[in-house]
Amino acid sequence: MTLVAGEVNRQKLSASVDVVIVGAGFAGMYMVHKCHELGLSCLAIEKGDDVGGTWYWNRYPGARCDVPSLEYSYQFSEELQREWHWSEKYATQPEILRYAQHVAERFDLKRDMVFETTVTHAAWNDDTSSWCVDTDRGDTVHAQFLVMATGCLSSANKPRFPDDETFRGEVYHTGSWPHDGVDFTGKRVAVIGTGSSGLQSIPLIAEQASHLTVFQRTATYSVPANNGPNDADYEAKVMADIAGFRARNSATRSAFGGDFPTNEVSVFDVDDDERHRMLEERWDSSGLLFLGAFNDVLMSDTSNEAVAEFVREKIRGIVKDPVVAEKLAPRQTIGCKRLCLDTNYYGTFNRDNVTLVDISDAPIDRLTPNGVVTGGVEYEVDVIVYATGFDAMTGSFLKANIHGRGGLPLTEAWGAGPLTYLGLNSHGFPNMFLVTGPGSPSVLTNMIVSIEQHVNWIGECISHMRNNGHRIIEAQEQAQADWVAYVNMIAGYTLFPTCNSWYLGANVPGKPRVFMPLLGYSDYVARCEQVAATGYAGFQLSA
Ligand code: NA7
Repeated sequence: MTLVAGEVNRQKLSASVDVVIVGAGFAGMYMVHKCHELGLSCLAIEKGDDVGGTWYWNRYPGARCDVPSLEYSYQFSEELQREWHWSEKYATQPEILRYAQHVAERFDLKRDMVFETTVTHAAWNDDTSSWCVDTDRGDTVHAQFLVMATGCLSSANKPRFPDDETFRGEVYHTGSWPHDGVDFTGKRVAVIGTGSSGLQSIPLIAEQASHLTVFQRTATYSVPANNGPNDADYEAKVMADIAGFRARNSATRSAFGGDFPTNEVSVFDVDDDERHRMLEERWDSSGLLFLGAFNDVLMSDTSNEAVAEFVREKIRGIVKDPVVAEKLAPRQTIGCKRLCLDTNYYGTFNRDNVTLVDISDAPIDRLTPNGVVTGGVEYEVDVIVYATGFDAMTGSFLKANIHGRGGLPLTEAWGAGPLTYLGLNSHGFPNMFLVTGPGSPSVLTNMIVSIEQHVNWIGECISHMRNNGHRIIEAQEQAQADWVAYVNMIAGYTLFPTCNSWYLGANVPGKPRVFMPLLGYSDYVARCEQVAATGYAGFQLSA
């Protein structure tokens, strides 16, 4: 961002715009572009000093996307798709951030963004039918629409441990990593957490640190990324029919992997040898689509266990110390927590300078000035890395201090769990749109595809309102209640609710246990289109 543009944009903070957008990650960026297309005045307010969202904050070693890069990109511009080339099958964080910066420049998005500014309060005013948004810089901006583009995984979950303030070493969280990087050379490092961020960073930290101690509360299923340079022939084939490629991906349940659909066969429809062959095939080449080897992995306990055991066997084959291998072998339902992709994660535990500490039975007791205590043992370290994830899906909405009709706080409206209609709006909060909100497929999909689908829907909705003299849109309470019940009913058909995942809010103490994302992207899109086509059924539109 140039300073000049920043100063010009600051003036808009005391003005009025059609749309205030909170966040300048991939959702906020595309929302700004959509406003430009529709001739709406807008302003995106971003805490960081540049665009990129998730890819701005998560700069830890090894951070990369685990959706193939040819799919993890915008599709709204044919030219953009053709001119950008990804270097690897799974893009690194720096490359994705460069892509975000390129998009912002190419489409002149920064002219309607302010950076290093945090929304501290947003309140709906019934008299003026508009939102009043305050920032930490003392600005107030008024807008007809409030678009929350704050991201599903942007509010860090940093657990407190007794005496944690006494620790004298360096402390980092993977979700807000220093821009200059961290040099672990010669240091004793602790990593707490073994989700995606832990799995991606642990192998690289181990290469630098004098010693790495990994504190594992729940062992994680991971499949090999088999990453490498992007195959030019494959890219050319994709580009020869990019529209078809995108359409095939969008027709799937998770909005990616259209060329590697789930095999329409159950785990026990095939014999042991064939099952093994099919799993090996996916293990070697499919990334997250490993679970698509069979169609009932997340539907049947016994099918799930067969696939889980295959992965445990792989871990036993990789990790030389059988005691460590058993600790690393997960016991919960596979796929119930987010499956991970790794590059040499399990193999890292064969290194002499890496220790695994299983804290499933004996949690971290406390920190001391010198390290971490668990099970009566003090592990002395110079650095602690919290790879402890996020207050997912609701954290960033609730932090924004949003008040709807009659001053209703969003924290109160969602006190027993998030309530939305289509994941796009919440009753009591007129003209507030959530991009990839709870109740939409969001985190169970290729996020960029879901973001574009939501922003397109919001843009069409605003156009419809303008063309038909409507000023206010709000989810009807009954439609919302039915929707929340539907989201839970769909999840209830599967094994997803059976473990303590962040999809359920189970990683954050005290958070209501509610399954937040909706399973099934393509059906969801059809539903959104139907709602729009029927005059926004389930929403109250008024002048
Ligand atoms: P995750 O997947 O939520 O992983 C967080 C890890 O931190 C996980 O292993 C947690 O164990 C662990 N954790 C959390 N709180 C504690 C405490 N109090 N003590 C010990 N260990 C703890 O976050 P990531 O950042 O790795 O990934 C988030 C998403 O980003 C990922 O799913 C992708 O979609 C991209 P637990 O499993 O809760 O027992």
